[in-house]
Amino acid sequence: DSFQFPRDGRSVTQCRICDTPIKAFMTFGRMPIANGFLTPDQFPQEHFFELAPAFCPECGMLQIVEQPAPEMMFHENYAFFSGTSRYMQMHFQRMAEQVMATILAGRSDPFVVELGSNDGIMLRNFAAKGIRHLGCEPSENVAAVARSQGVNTLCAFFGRDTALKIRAEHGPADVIQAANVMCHIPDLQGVAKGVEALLKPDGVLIFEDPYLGDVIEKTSYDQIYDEHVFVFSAISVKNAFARHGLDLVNVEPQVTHGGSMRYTLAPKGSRPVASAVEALLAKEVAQGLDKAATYDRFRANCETSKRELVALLTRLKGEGKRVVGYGATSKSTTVLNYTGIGPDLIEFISDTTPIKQGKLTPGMHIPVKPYGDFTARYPDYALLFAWNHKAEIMEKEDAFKAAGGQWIVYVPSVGVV
Ligand code: DWN
Repeated sequence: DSFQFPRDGRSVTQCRICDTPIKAFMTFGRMPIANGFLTPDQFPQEHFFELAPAFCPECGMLQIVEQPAPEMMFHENYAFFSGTSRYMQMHFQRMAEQVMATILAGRSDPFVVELGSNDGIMLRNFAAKGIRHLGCEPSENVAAVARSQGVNTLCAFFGRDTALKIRAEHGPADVIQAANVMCHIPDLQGVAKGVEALLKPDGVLIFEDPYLGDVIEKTSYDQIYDEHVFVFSAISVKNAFARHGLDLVNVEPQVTHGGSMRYTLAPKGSRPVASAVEALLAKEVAQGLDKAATYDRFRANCETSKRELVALLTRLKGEGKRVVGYGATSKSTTVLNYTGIGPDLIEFISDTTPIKQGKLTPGMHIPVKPYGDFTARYPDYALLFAWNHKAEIMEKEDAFKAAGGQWIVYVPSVGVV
């Protein structure tokens, strides 16, 4: 047993899906709450756990062994607002339009439910068309933003009880959606039971999350942090939901969040299975996502990435260069705490989210400053922690480049661009 830190009773020794014994294949070490931005007076109470991923050899689910209690991560001060990215707003608008044009077409008075609806970035598109909808969001502050924009929102964690309550009040759902949410929920079985209880026999569950194939291919290990208890593949999603009478009927790759997959599931036998499903399952076997050796290689790649990033920043510091972080992402918490990069190597991190500004990053305590601090005096280098928003960010940061600024990236490999 390689665990070095006190457990809080939420560690597992068996797969959360199929109960097969699992063991971590690596550790990222002592890790704080990824979105736990804090002030110095809160340092003594800062919570740490051990971030260690494991692969289930039976059902193929990649999961972290220990996850802090949900209430420690999702609460009235939750720091991530989905609406901060313009590209993501457009992505969810397109997704909503696709659902309206396909699944909802011709249905009378359909009802759409979204799990983890955050600030309403997706459901506002349904609300605007007068479609009956309900968001189910456990963090009160982001739920309040959604409500203020006319998005019906219930502040709750989703499971069978919540599903029955929603059904009793609103009737069954035609569509249940979730984006970047399902991989956050340790009791996936409870969610599946909730879906079973709420979905119409001809309804669908559609969700998308960062895709394991991309994480392995790009060594984007920063997708692994407390909130992301699972990293899904078609193999693991198919297995997990088959146990609850749901077929995986379609898969659609997405460019969002550095490579995501959209999964569509339907009650067993209710819909034909798209050929894309078999094709992706075969591709995953060819990539080795079902084999333990793949995760040993991934660990070695993470170690290389860590060594190279630390070496690069140390060299730049030696040369007297100013390095600033761009985007105080949840993902950056894994990178900073795994590599041990702190305020000695990164002056501050610029972020447009007001609730993060003026605080310090979890664990490594690098100051988070408003975007204006970045533009007021451009650094020599900006470390792109929000690499998944690269296209959007590059589009608006011409002036930084023109001033001689350079970007440091670490996905898919460490370098200066
Ligand atoms: O799964 C999750 C994803 C969807 O969102 C959650 N667990 C939490 C969160 O993860 P993240 O914090 O890694 O997400 P982002 O979208 O990569 O965060 C981007 C951060 O960068 C935000 O704090 C906003 C900031 N930002 C910025 O300062 N300037 C973003 C953009 C696009 C910008 O131009």
